[in-house]
Amino acid sequence: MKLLLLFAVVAITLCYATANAPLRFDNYQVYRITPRTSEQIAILKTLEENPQGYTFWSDVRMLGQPVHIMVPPHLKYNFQDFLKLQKLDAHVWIENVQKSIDNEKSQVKTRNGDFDWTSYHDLDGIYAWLDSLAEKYPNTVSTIVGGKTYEGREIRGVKVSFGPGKKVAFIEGGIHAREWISPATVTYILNEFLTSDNATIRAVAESRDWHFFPSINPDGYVYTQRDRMWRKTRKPYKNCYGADPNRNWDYYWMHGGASSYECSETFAGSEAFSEIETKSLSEYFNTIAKDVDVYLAFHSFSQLILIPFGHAGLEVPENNDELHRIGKAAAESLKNRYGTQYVVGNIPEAIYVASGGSADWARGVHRHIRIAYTFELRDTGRHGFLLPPEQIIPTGEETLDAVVRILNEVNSS
Ligand code: 0X9
Ligand code: ZN
Repeated sequence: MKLLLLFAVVAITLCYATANAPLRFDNYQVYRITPRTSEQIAILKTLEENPQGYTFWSDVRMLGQPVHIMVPPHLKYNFQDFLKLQKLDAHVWIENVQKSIDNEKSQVKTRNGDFDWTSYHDLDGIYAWLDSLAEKYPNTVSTIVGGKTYEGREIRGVKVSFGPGKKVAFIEGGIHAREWISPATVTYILNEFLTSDNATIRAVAESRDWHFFPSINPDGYVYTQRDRMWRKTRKPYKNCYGADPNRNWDYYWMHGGASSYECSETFAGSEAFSEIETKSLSEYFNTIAKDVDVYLAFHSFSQLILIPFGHAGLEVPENNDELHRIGKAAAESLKNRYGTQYVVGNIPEAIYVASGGSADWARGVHRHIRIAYTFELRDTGRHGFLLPPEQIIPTGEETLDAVVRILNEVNSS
């Protein structure tokens, strides 16, 4: 009887451990495919709509622009047949996704670890660090709650203010859960603004009030500890979990490049602001919007500085020329540090039509906001979402150069 009981306990423990164990990606490969004809683009787009077990790490853009697709081992030969039949120009780009995850994960630090930029941090670690800033700089930093999440978390950030009467710059990271370099870069910039003694950085930091939100999809970010490739929110729909929070904002919602299919990675939600994360954050934003003149959103990957708007119809902001000029200046400053090349352009021309994005909403609804960019950080697909931790600091440094340049241009013209 005792033995039976012991057996039952062990079985239940094992079941529980397995159910909560992180998903493994052993021998999952990432292919880099370069479409050379418009037929190939169409074929890849069809596959993207119904990916049948493949995961698109980057979307189908235009001729010559590589697409990155993750292939599970049991579909390897099917996929190779597909490539051959469609005469697609393809290379295995990441041999074993689990290996890359292990390389990144081995260094994840949690709440008790010191905060630095040699490793990625989980949500608790980031939030604990934000609290520590408010304690350390009581006259400059205050913690803020920008909204809430489906699972009951807070969307937490900090306000940095060196004095009264300043315009506001709003910085968001982590809207897509798996893009870990985004929260890491946002916290890097925040730290530099508080600690740097470089005169140019100081002048820029002190020229604005800053609202920093490193991770605006906290449920998703927490979930990436289990499924490293999670992108969306975690609200349950009928057949699948989550909507794409960067398709859910109420400006030209569902006007191209967004899906009404719940299981799609770009599912726009059941209606605009169906996700409590975007709805609550937008309400918070509305309370400060009148003072905001700069809005920056950070994603990965592809090395792009994207200018609104993303919906179909090619609307551009009134100051489109200025946004191109300043964007190019930012890309130039960024490149000067380590040679990293960024492309600057309006969303549809640089990537693809994508409606319902946060920066589009901010710039579209609050027309006085002069500057709105969406950054796609490193890299161009070599590591994709699994950017090695050694690249966090260089990414932070060069992105800070770009942000400083943007503010310098804005402040001087
Ligand atoms: O598709 C997106 O949401 C972004 N690319 S990502 O690979 N990080 O998913 C691009 C966002 C384009 N921006 C707007 N439509 N505002
Ligand atoms: Zn993204």
